[in-house]
This record gives sequence, C-alpha cells and structure tokens, in this order.
Amino acid sequence: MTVSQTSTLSAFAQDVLDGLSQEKRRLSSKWFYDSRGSELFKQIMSCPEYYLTEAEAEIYRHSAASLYEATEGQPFDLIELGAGDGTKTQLLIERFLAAGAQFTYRPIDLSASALSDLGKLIKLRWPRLEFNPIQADYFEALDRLGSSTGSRLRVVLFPGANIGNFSPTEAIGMLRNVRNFLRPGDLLFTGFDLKKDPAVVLAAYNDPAGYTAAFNLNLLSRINRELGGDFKLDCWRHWETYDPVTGAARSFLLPIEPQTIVLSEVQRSFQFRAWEPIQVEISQKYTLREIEGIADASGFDFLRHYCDGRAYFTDSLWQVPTR
Ligand code: AVI
Repeated sequence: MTVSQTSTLSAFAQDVLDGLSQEKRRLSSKWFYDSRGSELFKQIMSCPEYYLTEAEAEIYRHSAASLYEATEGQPFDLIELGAGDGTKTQLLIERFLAAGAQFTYRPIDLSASALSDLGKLIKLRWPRLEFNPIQADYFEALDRLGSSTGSRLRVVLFPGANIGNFSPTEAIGMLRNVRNFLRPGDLLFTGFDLKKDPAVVLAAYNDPAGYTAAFNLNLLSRINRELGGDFKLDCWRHWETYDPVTGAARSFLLPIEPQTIVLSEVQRSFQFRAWEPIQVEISQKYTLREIEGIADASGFDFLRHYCDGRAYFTDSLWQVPTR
C-alpha cells in the first residue's frame, strides 16, 4: 500500500496515522484486541490486582433477581454490548432461567469467532435458550434491532467497565446513541468502575506479572505486523497514571531514547523525542453521583446502583422514560 492509495487505507491504518500525527500522540485502545491482545486481556482479568472482573461477577450474582423484577415478568430480549466470552452473563442467564424468565439472548460482538464459541457454550448448557447473536459494531447492531418490528422489552447489558474506555463526554454521546435505539420502558445495565484508593487503581493497571505492559506493547507489535512498522518493543516502557480528581486512569507508552519509526506499508515516518508519550488508553472512574448525572444527561431515568461488597464497582440500572 502506498500513500497515494490513501482512499484504501484501513480504518486501523487511518486511525494510527491520525493519532501519531497529533501533537499529543495517541492510539485508540479499541485496536488492542487482536488474537494476542485478547489472550493478554484474559490474563489481565485473572490477575488478583485487576479487581474489576471479580467485582462485577459478584454484582451479577446478587443482582439477577432484582434485575429480573425490573422487567415485571414481561418476555424480553437480553442484548449484550460486546459479549466477549460471556462468562459473567451466564451468571445472570442461569438465575433468570431458574426464576422462569422468558427471554432470548442476543450478544453483539465484532468477532465472529467469539460469538460462535459463545454459541456452542450456550447450546451445550441451555439447549432450549434462543441464542440470536449479531456480528457487528454496537451501533450497526442496535440499528438492525431498532428497525426490527418486535415489541418485546429490551434489557441491554453493557458490562466490564467498557464505558470507561470513553472520556466522560464521549460516554454521554455513546449512551445517548444507545438511548436513541431503545423504546420507553427498556432497561440498560452498565458496569462502571468507581473512584477509590488511587493505589488500588494504579495496581490494577500495573500488575507485577507484566501482563498490562505486554497488552499495551502488543499494539506496537500489531502496527509492526499490519502497517510494516519498525517499533523496537524493548525501547518502549508502559506507564500508568491516575488522577483522583478527574478519575482518569491513563496508559502511556514512552520511548527510552529518541526514535524514528517508519511505517513502510503506508510510507510514513514519525520522530519521537526520548520519553515522548503516546496515550494508548483511558480507563475512567466515577462516583455514584457522577454516574447518576450521566444517566440524566444521556436521557435515561436512573433506577438504582448495584455495588460489590468493597464498593469498587457498580452496575447501574437505568430505564428509558415511559412518560
Ligand atoms: C476493557 N477495559 C474496560 C479494560 C479497562 O480496565 O480499561 C481494558 C484494560 N486495560 C488494561 N487493563 C485492562
């Protein structure tokens, strides 16, 4: 590929070029999840320091009955934004089924293989549960759902603190968009990581085994592989910051010495000063009050929070206003 073929640049190439051309360099964390990145993310989730996964699993275990109550016994579509391996959702599914709920499971994910693995698992465990996945990005999938004529209640799950990978302003934009695809009475159940002891947050993104560092550096490997880059990974360091005022945890990659990086597939090069950071991720933390404000700003009625025992995490239940 050459620069004269810019119209054929992939979304990944375009995003990398745009991000590295900015004065404050950045790369989007949405590109972390190639197959190696997805493996590393699983390892992060099993690290004791990465409290988010277990905190949300605890919430799913104890909130299922109350969430089902909020449906008032109506049949519903259980729609999951970004299904991954669906481990936590299975905690809800088994409790919903035990309570006699009538629902279909509609996970949305970009990855066909993740959806097919999940489908096999669901079929094996609950052969009679209607499994109806949508392979698309969130908005395309919601659009498809929106134009379908069914009138069933929708219960949308947005787990894993994925909303934290947007800035607060972007998060409101994203949730407003979700709101626009829903109907009065529909429910949204979103996982938010909470503001807490900064040492606990920093440890979650700085695990001693080095999985988080490897996860972030893997993005440079992906650029090397897909865009013909020549990043030397041992010349880059992972650095995490957490601002307890704004609640933003940010991940950076910094070169230990000056570098000129060539991306041969797109015929571009970028010069870096020593220690010039590239921001690769934001993982935003909130207070309960801030989350209630976001519900309001994005057009939902806030119903309630479900927190884990340590108050590290909440899944917040909102409803599209019925009046
Ligand atoms: C997917 N997302 C919510 C994770 C987070 O906590 O921001 C991604 C992650 N990055 C480093 N560790 C985990």
